[in-house]
Amino acid sequence: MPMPSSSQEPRIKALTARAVRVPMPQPHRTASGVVSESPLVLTDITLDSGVVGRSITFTYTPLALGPTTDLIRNIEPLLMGNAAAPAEISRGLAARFRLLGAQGLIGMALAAIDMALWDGLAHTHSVSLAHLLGGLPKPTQAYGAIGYDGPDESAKAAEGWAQRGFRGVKAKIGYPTVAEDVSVIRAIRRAAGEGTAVMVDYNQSLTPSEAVERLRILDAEGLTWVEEPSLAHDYAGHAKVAREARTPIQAGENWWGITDFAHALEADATDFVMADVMKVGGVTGWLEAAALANAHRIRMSNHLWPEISAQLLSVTPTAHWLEYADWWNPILADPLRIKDGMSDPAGAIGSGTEWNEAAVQRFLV
Ligand code: SMN
Ligand code: MG
Repeated sequence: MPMPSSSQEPRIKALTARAVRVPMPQPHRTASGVVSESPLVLTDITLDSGVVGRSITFTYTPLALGPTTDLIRNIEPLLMGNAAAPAEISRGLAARFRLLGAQGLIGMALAAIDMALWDGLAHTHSVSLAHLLGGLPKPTQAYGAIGYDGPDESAKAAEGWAQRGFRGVKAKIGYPTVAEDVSVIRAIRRAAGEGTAVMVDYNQSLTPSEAVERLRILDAEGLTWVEEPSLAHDYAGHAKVAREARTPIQAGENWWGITDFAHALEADATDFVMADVMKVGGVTGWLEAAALANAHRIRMSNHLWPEISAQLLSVTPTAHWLEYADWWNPILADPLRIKDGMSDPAGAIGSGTEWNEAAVQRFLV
């Protein structure tokens, strides 16, 4: 895939993709399924300067881990010798896969390469990703995740996040009755204290009508947002819920690239957006989505990937909250720090993605 280039840019010399299965302290339950481990593809792209760019790809289930790893490896020959120009390469790869489409595992593989190349470019200039993008790393208020674990365990988790100084918590709900949802919300609020923001996440488990009904009750709970009440790509359904509810709706983690974001915002599907840096199309896709969110004056948060997301939220005009998860910390040499409830991305070079090689070796598939 010959790309326009000039002599001085660093060129892509090699790519490795390693599959690991990182155990989780405890399964993370949602109304739409359980995440019991983190199957990850760790991609390293080496430039002819010797600089290495890295990225993490999360495949949600081990069933997708091998195929995604193979896909990333299969793309290597298309990259060799090209200038390390991530936006250019992502556009070229998207065109190459136009007939198949850049959603699903292909989208994940392209994002893995995009994130690793942007990381490599930042390392080439020994700057943070935020600085490479024209900004400076800055703190974003952070929230911790609480699983679909019932009132007692949810309250315990909320107390833990509050004790660690987090300013918000997000609980997975969608229990059989809205009364159970409310019971969990109130148990969390009692445990975390009135000063802590509380978000909830239905993980696409309701129909729009069910969501409208439940929100008639939840609107009295002072929630910061209600996330993915209905199917992620049912923009009309989300728009109906957003129109009827007083509580802000949050969505976006399952939208693939700028087109999904554009269609969703054209449909007024949500009040806030959150981008999953993998599904949105890596750093290149994130920047497009951030510009669109800014044009619509909509607050934008992240989904997982705290290290690279902390860098990207630093240059996101409508940055809102940072979702923090420590699931992948075991394979990271320098996980994102949280200070006084805020992300602390300063000091990182690139996206802050450096391996703890001993742990990687332990979890290799
Ligand atoms: C979520 C989804 C998938 C895995 C973990 C967590 C959840 C979130 O929707 O918003 O974090
Ligand atoms: Mg979610």
